Amino acid sequence: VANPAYSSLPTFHARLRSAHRILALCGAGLSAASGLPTFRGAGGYWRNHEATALATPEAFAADPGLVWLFYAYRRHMALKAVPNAGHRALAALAERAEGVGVDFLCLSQNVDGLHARAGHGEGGGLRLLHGSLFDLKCDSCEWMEKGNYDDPLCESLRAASEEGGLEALLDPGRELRRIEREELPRCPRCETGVKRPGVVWFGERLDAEMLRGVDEWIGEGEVDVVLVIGTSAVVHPAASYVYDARGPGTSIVTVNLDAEEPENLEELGPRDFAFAGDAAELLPRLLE
Ligand code: BJW
Repeated sequence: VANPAYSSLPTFHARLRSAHRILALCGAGLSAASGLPTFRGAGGYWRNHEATALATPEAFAADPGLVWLFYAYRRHMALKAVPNAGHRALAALAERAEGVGVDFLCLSQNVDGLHARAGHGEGGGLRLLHGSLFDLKCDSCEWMEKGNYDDPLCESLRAASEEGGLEALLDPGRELRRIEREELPRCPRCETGVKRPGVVWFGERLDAEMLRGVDEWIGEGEVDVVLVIGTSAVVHPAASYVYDARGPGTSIVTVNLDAEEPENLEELGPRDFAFAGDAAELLPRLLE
């Protein structure tokens, strides 16, 4: 291993305390301890559907009712979930960084709203790369609405989940009522499109202004520490930021259940760190 102290807490603490610029990239593993499933691996299925197969514009075009059932379920579960100690540790880091003039940018791929509910917002350098379950867009015009927490969103989704509530939608043994496009709420602006979740699906562009801001931030100077938290880091452009931010003096710090698997340790550079375990348990200790 290039860095024999790759999982030494005191060595990492010294590195973090001397850092002037810190970037974090978060993924679904951060919210796992809050009870929300990840995308890939065992938890990556909703009923008999692969979660990533439902997160596409093509899936929505083919069966918007089915995709909405998946997102109605996700909205419901995210509203019921509670931010964990990992979200809180990141919020506290943002606040501390601001106080001492350290630059901190936190890119999250999560759409569950838990960062904000832990007190971490845009002012604390949080950027939601893949949007939010609680924003709505039109599937054909530019209309959008921020912060809609209706649960469920509309009557047809309520009807589909009457028996046992939205949580029962996870059970593949329960037959789903088909929801036609006509039963979904119309766009109030163009009146021809229907409302869809305000998230970024595969093949869709991330918000251009946000991406410009991230590129500018990375270009402002060497990033001392990049925290890669609970993400498989396979989805682009999110994953590319780890490499974009890497300079000769950068430490990449992986916090993931599988961080210390031999194949992952092989990739570590001499300044890098790897901490294996639950992000909700590790982050409070790492970022204290
Ligand atoms: C724990 C834990 C615990 C578990 N503690 N850890 C370059 C190369 C190749 C492909 C592309 C490329 N550029 C673009 C692409 C295409 C595509 C892409 O990246 N494909 C790859 C999969 C190959 N990218 C896109 O399409 C993006 N758009 C784009 O590039 O547009 C450009 C363009 C468009 C049109 C014209 C021209 C240009 C958009 C990507 C959007 C991704 N959307 C989703 C759905 C969001 C909405 C929703 O939530 O439903 O985002 S997909 C899904 O994956 C979701 C996640 O945010 C994202 C990342 O997943 P994440 O968070 O990493 O979760 P997992 O499950 O993968 O990993 C969890 C990890 O946690 C694991 O490692 C566990 O070990 C760990 N873990 N418990 C700590 N307790």
